[in-house]
Amino acid sequence: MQVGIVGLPQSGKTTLLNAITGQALETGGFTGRESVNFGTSKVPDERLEALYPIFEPERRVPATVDFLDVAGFSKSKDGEKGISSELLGKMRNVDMLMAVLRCFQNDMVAHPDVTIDAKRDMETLKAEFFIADQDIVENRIDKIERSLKNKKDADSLLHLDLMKKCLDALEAEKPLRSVDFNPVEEKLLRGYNFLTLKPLLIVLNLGDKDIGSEEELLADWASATDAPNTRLAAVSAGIESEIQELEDEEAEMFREELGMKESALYTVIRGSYDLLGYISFFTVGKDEVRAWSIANGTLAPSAAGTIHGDIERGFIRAEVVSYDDFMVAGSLAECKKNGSLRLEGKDYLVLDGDIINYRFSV
Ligand SMILES: Nc1nc2c(ncn2[C@@H]2O[C@H](COP(=O)(O)OP(=O)(O)OP(=O)(O)O)[C@@H](O)[C@H]2O)c(=O)[nH]1
Ligand SMILES: [Mg+2]
Repeated sequence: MQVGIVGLPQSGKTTLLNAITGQALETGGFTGRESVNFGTSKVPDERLEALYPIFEPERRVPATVDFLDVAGFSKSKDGEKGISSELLGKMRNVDMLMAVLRCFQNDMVAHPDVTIDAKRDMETLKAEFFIADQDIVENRIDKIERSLKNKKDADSLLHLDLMKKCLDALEAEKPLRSVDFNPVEEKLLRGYNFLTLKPLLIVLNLGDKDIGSEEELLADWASATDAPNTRLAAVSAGIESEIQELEDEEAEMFREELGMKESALYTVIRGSYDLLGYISFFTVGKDEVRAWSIANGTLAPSAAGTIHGDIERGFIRAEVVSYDDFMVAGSLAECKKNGSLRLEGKDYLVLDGDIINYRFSV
């Protein structure tokens, strides 16, 4: 899973990346227009923590999420785009966008529009997303119309209709993620990298003073997030980037003292999994206990494919027990005895928390 972090300059994107990936990348001071940072977070999962002592494996491997943090967008003006085509290209492969909005007050950190107003900033970002997508759509319409002058083929006509449907939505300031597309259209759209089509997690980057009133602040944003494929979360990137240097226990104590409910990492990961409909299954053994992320609704063979293509191709059966049943039994041998370990075939839909052992032949 890859998440693209976007926002206005100085909204705290890189600070948040540092907080959730344990890095110390440089922050502040308006990074260059093309700058890009990467990072990987381990997905926190209490179930894994409970499985480790049972198997005492050589390797403990949590699921991971990759983050791509690009320079802040500026406003398009005088023919110059707020989002460069280079940055758009970098965003091509991300599964979802995370928009970091500045809510924190800090006189030492300049805001491109001077005052702190996260709702205004969200509108600024949205406007840039619309401009970027509209640009692609208009270019495409141009090209298709030119090619149709030479040859009228059904595929191009279908494509033209789809692009016009997109243009209508964008001109009405409706993000493509909230438009209904049929499966054929969805497939055609896949290659386009439309920003307004990607699922969106809006992250309010709160200041120290806002801690404790997260609920009210989030409630104030409720209407912004009743759109399809959109979620909302709140973090304090500044504080979190400082606490991430502490040991886990110390960090927890610190958060508790400040009245913070959970880590920014947890908030961001949960928001992302929820938005994308991702779940985790586990593989266990003496050599390795490991979590794997898949989309909810994935069949057993294709879930196996996330481990290795050979297991998917040579799939025979999956031995499955739910995490809860396993914890009651305490061992796989006991699960076999009490019947909670099931043999499932190729039509089995993997559930969150399944512990799976694949039988395959290559
Ligand atoms: N007080 C406070 N300051 C913060 C917070 N988050 C970020 N900052 C400060 O804001 C400045 C900008 O943070 P960055 O993380 O570099 O912002 P950015 O969005 O990556 O900026 P660009 O890469 O230039 O677009 C830095 O000086 C941070 O220390 C926060 O939650 N609270
Ligand atoms: Mg940055």
